[in-house]
Amino acid sequence: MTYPNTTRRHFQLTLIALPWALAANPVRAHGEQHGKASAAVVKEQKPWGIAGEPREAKRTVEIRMTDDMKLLPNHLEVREGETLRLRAVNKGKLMHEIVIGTSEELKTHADLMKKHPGMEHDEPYMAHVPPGRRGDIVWTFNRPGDFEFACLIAGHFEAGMRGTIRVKPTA
Ligand SMILES: [Cu+2]
Repeated sequence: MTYPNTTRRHFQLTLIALPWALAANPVRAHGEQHGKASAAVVKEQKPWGIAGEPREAKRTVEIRMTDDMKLLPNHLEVREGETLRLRAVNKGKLMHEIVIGTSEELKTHADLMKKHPGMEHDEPYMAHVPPGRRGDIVWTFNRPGDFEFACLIAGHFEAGMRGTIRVKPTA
């Protein structure tokens, strides 16, 4: 196949320009991701697991949160490595939340919330849920052990708004 001279030159210029175009795209995409940084989940390994991918959650557990300071159910059994969708359903007229952690971590955090009731916190292992609404946590329990989940809104934790999670080790 032969090209007239001008067409061939154009073709070559296109080939030369292409790598630049390809190189420019990832840069742009990266910039866009930064723009949405607040929505992105930071996957940090915690003693009680790591943020999970929604598509990997084969099981959804609904947890009802009530104004009489109860979480129902208040005990979960999980297999090590399982990704769970915890659906926190607020049945009350007060704001509630679910935070997953070690017993120690939650206690420390609850004390902090009591000292600073307006303190904002948001992590992939938490869901803050207004009255009548629901919120999801997708979490991969990749560490075996006994953990807890609780509502850390000032006074709720002390009133008993907490539950336990047992992550059973894979054989
Ligand atoms: Cu609460």
